[in-house]
Amino acid sequence: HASLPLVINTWPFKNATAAAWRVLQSGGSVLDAVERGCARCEVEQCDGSVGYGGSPDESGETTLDALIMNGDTMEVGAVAGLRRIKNAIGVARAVMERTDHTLLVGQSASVFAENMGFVAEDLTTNKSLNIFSQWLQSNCQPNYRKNVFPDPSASCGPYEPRATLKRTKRAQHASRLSHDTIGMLAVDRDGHMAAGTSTNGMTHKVPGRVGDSPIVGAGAYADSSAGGAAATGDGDIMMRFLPSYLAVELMRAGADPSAACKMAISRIKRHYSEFFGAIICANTTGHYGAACNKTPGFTRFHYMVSNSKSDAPLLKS
Ligand code: SD4
Repeated sequence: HASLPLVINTWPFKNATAAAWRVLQSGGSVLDAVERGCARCEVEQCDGSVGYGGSPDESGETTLDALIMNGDTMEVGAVAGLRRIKNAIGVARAVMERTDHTLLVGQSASVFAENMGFVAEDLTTNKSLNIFSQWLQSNCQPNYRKNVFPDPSASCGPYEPRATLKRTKRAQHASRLSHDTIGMLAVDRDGHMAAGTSTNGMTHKVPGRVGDSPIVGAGAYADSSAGGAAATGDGDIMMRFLPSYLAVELMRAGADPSAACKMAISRIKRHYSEFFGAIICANTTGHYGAACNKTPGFTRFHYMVSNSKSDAPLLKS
């Protein structure tokens, strides 16, 4: 199925695919395509798990993680725990192109963003407030519940050792894994490649928690001389294995994209057989593949592809 250019992204976020595809068709760069595609999901609040108004943390606040990588130069820009700014992938790009740094976090990332002209806004919506208040009723200490939320200085701890958590708590933990991230790869006709991610992370996370999405080689990786990959799923587990980096290195060593994706997932499974996660892979000739483990709610892992073989984005699983 090799044909360039190529856009591929996690989950059935087809407007994001289409937005990125249009950029490539009109002669835009792969970085522009990835930024525009991921930004589309930030605006649409894809699945409630990208952009504002989703995945409130334990203090009720929505914060964003995003990353963008230039596979030609190996430059990366990323933000983690970004507060009060909706366009996380745009800020990530500004980190890449306007600083010597790779990753900015938290409130300081927001100050940087405001300096760069991004607008500060409340990321809370009625929906995220509802998710949060329902959860709050049966979680945390009673005196914590009396706080005025969102309150980033509030902590729901002290936390019990994980080993002693009751089954119900574990089940609750599993249920909040029904979240998605947009991870996207774009390759142009000449094999230039870029990768990106954007997410609001995991619902009821401990404030300050950073997932895999803004971590280079975990959430995404791109090297125009080997290939690219992007991951979605339980970031707390996945980031321990740098699956996107692993998949790209396997492609460099000769694995085809499907095999590389499968091997990256199996590496995690060796230690966490029940983890939820998926990865998409592509090489610079436009071959692509995907692999997953235990998607939530027994649904299949779906992803989108656009290449010169079809006019509209194709849903794959
Ligand atoms: C995270 N990996 O923050 C992200 C969320 C995700 O599918 O990908 N969900 O853990």
